[in-house]
Amino acid sequence: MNKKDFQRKLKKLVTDHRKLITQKNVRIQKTNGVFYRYKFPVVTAEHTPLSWRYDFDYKTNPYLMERLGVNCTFNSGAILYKGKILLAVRVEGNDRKSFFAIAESKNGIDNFKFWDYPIVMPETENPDTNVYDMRLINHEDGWIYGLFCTERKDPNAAPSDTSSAIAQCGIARTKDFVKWERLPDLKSKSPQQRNVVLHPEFINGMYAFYTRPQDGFIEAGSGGGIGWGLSDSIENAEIESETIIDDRVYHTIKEVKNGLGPAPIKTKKGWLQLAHGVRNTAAGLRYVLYLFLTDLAEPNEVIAAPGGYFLSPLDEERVGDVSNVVFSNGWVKKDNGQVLIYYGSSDTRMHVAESTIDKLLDYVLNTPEDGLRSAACVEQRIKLIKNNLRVLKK
Ligand code: BGC
Ligand code: BMA
Repeated sequence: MNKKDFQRKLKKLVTDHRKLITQKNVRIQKTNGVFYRYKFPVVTAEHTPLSWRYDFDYKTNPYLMERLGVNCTFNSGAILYKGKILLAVRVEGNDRKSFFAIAESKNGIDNFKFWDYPIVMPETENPDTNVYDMRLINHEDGWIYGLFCTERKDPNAAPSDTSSAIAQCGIARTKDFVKWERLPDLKSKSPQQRNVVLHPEFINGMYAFYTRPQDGFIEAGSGGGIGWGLSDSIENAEIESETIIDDRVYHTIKEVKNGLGPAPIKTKKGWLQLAHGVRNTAAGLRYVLYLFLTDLAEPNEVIAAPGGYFLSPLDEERVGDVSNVVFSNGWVKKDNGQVLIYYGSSDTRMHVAESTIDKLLDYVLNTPEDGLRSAACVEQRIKLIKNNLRVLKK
């Protein structure tokens, strides 16, 4: 390519990129009454800056090739910060390694723009092979915490076993999302931890964690469920005893695995909790999102548990690197009561769904619990139908 062509192509890349990241999003009017979806994903691999992927120097990159591809952008933490929505996006390179990067938007619905550099996350003395799925927590101690999964190869794996891994909870804190202080990983009695979330308030002066203990990397084994544990310190976080507050249950949307999503939102009626539930199918694992409510004073007590899923993969959300997955580790409550729920689809891209605190509370408090048996579920539906037919006759 001659220099002129190079320049023309580069200019087009820049124009197209700007067009993509400034594209207005459109609310999809069709709704189940609980939330709205939006037409376009809010962040995709194509949204990452061109400077992260291309070498712009004609001398070293005469073909204007992508030098370091970005495979996907998904499972993002979210926070309202200085009036803006920040996502701590899980960016995955073509090399399968994930890292975190902040993408910022004024309205939280479109125009997400990445900061110039990804987050430089310090390592501990035991380097992470992969880090992912950060939860951002504005803690009452004054720090903003990022809790994430750190994955390392199992040191006891046989030489021929290149897959066995150990997942643990990494902890870091910041005030500005640029400089991060890495703290030691969470210690607990469970061999594996993923989906760990810090409760935003102290409980009896202690730090409170939602956990997800597992025996194996994929298999929950005798562990599993969403757990709860307290630690005196965050600088050396250690949970002595873990209790399960929301267990896995046979023939439900959370039969195989579940885990908390983002940190809960405080409401007048309790802590609103968003989680993911997993079941196995002939086509592999299916991940959906569900909601529940826990007690204000004792956030480890479930006080409302609507049956079934709240949001499941739909249309193009169903397809990606790991198909049939929706996963959320970030949501934001705005001052006007609006709630923006950020979710990744099929380990590939980020979406937003919009609701309000009032609607979500109505949903959690008035959706019947899972009947656990077909006959009981029919009974629930008959009750609804009977009442509706009565209302219609009036
Ligand atoms: C992947 C995660 C996934 C986990 C369990 C990890 O290696 O990075 O996205 O949740 O494996 O399948
Ligand atoms: C995991 C999660 C996510 C991912 C999902 C599906 O267990 O931690 O990172 O979205 O599996 O691959």
